Amino acid sequence: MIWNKKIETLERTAMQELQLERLKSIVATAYENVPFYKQQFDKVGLKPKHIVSLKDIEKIPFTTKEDLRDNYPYDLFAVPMKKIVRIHASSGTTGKPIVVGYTRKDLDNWSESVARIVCASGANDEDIAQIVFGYGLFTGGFGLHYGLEKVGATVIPASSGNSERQIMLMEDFGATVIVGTPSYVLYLSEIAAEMGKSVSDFQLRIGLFGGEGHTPEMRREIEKRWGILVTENYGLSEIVGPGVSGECTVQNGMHINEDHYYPEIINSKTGETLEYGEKGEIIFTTLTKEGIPILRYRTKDITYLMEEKCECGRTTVRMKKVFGRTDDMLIIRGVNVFPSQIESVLVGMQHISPHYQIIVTKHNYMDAIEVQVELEDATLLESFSDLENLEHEIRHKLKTVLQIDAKVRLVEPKTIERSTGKAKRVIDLR
Ligand code: DLL
Repeated sequence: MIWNKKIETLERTAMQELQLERLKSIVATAYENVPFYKQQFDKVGLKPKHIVSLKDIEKIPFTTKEDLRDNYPYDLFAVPMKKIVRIHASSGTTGKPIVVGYTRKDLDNWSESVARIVCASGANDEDIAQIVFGYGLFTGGFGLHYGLEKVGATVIPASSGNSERQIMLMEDFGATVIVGTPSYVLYLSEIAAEMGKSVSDFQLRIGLFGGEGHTPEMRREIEKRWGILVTENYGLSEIVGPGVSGECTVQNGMHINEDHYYPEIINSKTGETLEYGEKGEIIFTTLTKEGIPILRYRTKDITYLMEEKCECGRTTVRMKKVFGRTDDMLIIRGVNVFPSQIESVLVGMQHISPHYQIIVTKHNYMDAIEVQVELEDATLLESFSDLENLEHEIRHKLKTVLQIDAKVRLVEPKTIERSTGKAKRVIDLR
């Protein structure tokens, strides 16, 4: 089902007209009400009236995470606090968080955006959805919650953690949809197995995953373990939270709610705008946000845009998937390595579990990378030659994909830390 047929199947030119109208309006609002934007515009001699086509957006300076941090907590808000009805914050771990505020209208637009991606995933008002995202300042829990409710699904706001209880609820309440990070849902499958449960004990049919990426290999693994169809969705606190984009059941790219969040792809080094199909950093401009309008936000997420109409009938532009972040790319002895490349090699291989961690160190000015991989079965530890063979095999596969030598360390089952939210795969000790 398409939640908002009119918008999600709009002709491209009509969509662009709508976007331009909204862009002009938000630019004027930001310029008039947020001193930061006025300064940004004045610096380059730009006035809101200079925005007459969508292409003119390229004249607007970028907004970065540092800008949001410098204006902590409320200086980018475009309305008086009285109109703000909710606050959320980014999941950043270092320093002060990024704070975002929503007006009542913003909350309505947010749940509308999430309702669209919920329907795109194939879920509907007959589903029972267990949300295992954290509820709190993180946007994941509340964001999916209101979108699912809007669609009419029965929501189980389980929040994250307390994993055995999650399994009990899932089984007893007959959850049909599971909503969380892929790494936590993977971990839950392990808990279920430990509790002696199998796929047939549950009613699950759909997974709505986001907050972090997952490789196609990881998707197959989770689909197999839970017997579900996995769809992915994307978003970030600075723009709205979840609901920026989401996959349909065709599973080929995430449909962007581009009447609210306008996407562009840029070369992250030069800032130059790239074409459809070209990989680069995705940046977003909010077109309707009242509380905190954001112009040309540098997400650091790498992907490409797809303009073709999707088989599902939606005409909205899709983003393929996030291949990595400009700041999680590891440069090892000059070679670029993304953690997702390592995941593709490991997940699905025999004798090892899909849990891994990447440790980066520096010895005598030389970068070194160690991939810790968990054995599925401890009995392998009894045979030195089996272990050695497996280690060799993984090392060889990694070398083929990464072009560099990585040390492989096989560790005992269940020793790599599990996450109930976003997984921390890389420990960079340099
Ligand atoms: O993670 C919002 C969200 C929650 C989206 C739940 C979807 C589901 P932040 O905590 O601000 O917001 O983190 C945003 O997470 O810039 C990406 O790097 C990453 N991210 C989110 N979804 C995906 C995804 C939420 N599907 C940051 N694939 C973003 C890859 C993702 N990365």
